[in-house]
Amino acid sequence: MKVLFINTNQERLPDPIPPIGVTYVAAVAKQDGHECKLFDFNFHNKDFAAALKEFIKEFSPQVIGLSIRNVDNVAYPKVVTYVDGYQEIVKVCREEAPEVPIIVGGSAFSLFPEEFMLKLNADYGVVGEGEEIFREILRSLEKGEVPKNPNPGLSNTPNIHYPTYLSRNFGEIYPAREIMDVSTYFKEGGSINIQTKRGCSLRCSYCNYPLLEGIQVRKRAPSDVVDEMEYCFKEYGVDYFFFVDNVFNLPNSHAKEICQKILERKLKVKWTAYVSPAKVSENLFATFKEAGCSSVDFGVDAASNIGLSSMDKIFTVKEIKNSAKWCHQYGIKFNHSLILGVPGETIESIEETIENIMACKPTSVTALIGVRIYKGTPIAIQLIKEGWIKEEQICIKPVFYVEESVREYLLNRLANLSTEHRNWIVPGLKKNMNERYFKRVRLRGVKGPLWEAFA
Ligand code: B12
Ligand code: SF4
Repeated sequence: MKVLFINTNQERLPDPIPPIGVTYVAAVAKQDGHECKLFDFNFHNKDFAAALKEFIKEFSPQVIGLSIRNVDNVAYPKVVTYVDGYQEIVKVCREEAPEVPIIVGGSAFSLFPEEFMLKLNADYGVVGEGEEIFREILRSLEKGEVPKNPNPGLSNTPNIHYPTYLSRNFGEIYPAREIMDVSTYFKEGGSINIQTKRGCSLRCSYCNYPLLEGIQVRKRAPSDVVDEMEYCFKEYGVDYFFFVDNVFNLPNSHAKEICQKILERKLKVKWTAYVSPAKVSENLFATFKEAGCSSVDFGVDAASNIGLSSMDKIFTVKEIKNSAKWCHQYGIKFNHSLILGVPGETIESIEETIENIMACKPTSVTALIGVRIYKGTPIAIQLIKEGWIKEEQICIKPVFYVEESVREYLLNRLANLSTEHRNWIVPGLKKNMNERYFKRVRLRGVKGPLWEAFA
């Protein structure tokens, strides 16, 4: 069958993100002999409707696979939501190809499947990992049969397909990057993304990653990961990678094995990743550096006892400080991602976090204000129990928990901090994130996350 994938993501901040999820799903479709093409909204900002119509006319797809990554930018108070744009895209598809079934998937869809189904009026929805379910849907459609829902009990809407099992063997699938414009993504986005495992077995209070990827960690063989890096290097000249695992070093041993493979192969590449300060050692950072680690993003969320315990983090301020020390020692740039205003936050705990983070001398800091609430997270369950919110209010329209007693203080404090320190990025206040400046930096050929440039 002819399958048209549409990457609906037009957000270019902090960078245009290569649609790795689509290329995973396309890889499986290609294995089954389907012809796959991608229409990428990242490269069609103007006149997108005309361009998409033209594309559909020329390709005449039999199936459309819509990938929806972001619901919003999670940036309180100046939050931006993207849903209207997705509705526009579906409208264009329906106008140009009214008979063609639309199958929708992606992280945004997976977080609010029922609501998205209503808004988009798609034919089928796929929650979570798309590879296996998409394959089954295509097989049924090809035979002219109605796709069977593998887990009907999980949904009130029969055409939303939940996984019965997660692709345990996803490690052997190589994303079909040939359907996307790798060179332009590398030039304009500064890195190419790659995944070394799926799942997270921790339960930080606000986090939806275990819901998206499952609680069982499924690791790829390090040789598969490095084969893929080597291929991207040889085929496209890509020498900077973004490991998109929710945490690259959980467990530390797997991250280390990947580094060892990079070293064995003498691959001259750089990389960045989300790294946890939990149970790290000096030796781990030494190995990271040797294997090309240019920077890490510590998703520490807080650096106060109240903040860390409110979010159920498994590390301590001491571990945060040690990891910062080792990054300095080995010349690894690092960002601290923070969430301030969590339940129980006080002015003192905000100041404690700021003081401890300042003491670490990070390359940059990204500070979010408040917690975006998602269904099924521990914080959502707690807030529903306390009567702060009703389940049905947790929806596409974002709701943020910001501890009321510190809200004003926090907004002012972060506004001032980010004015005084240009390496304090506050997306919710649009501070220190200028798209035009970022573009100019990329034009100079700078690779890696843009905050590295704050060094
Ligand atoms: C790594 C990451 C980043 C990195 C990306 C680096 C890079 N170069 O790739 C950085 C830090 C830059 C980033 C930025 C942002 N991110 Co981010 N990111 C992630 C993370 C951790 C992993 C994404 C990923 O690559 N996954 C691996 C791929 C393989 O999975 P996938 O894309 O989901 O695809 C699978 C399924 O979704 C499905 N699927 C996908 N498409 C399709 C299509 C069809 C037809 C089907 C059937 C199935 C299907 O199958 C795929 C394979 O199994 C996720 C959280 C998570 N664990 O998912 C957040 C996440 C996607 N990000 C999110 C957000 C909000 C953002 C930002 C807006 C934050 C900000 N304010 O800056 C920006 C937006 C950037 C942009 N231009 O779009 C949200 C989106 C949800 C929401 N609330 O809107 C998530 C879910 C995290 C969260 N907080 O909830 N992000
Ligand atoms: S914040 Fe990180 S460590 Fe915690 S549950 Fe989410 S992905 Fe896992």
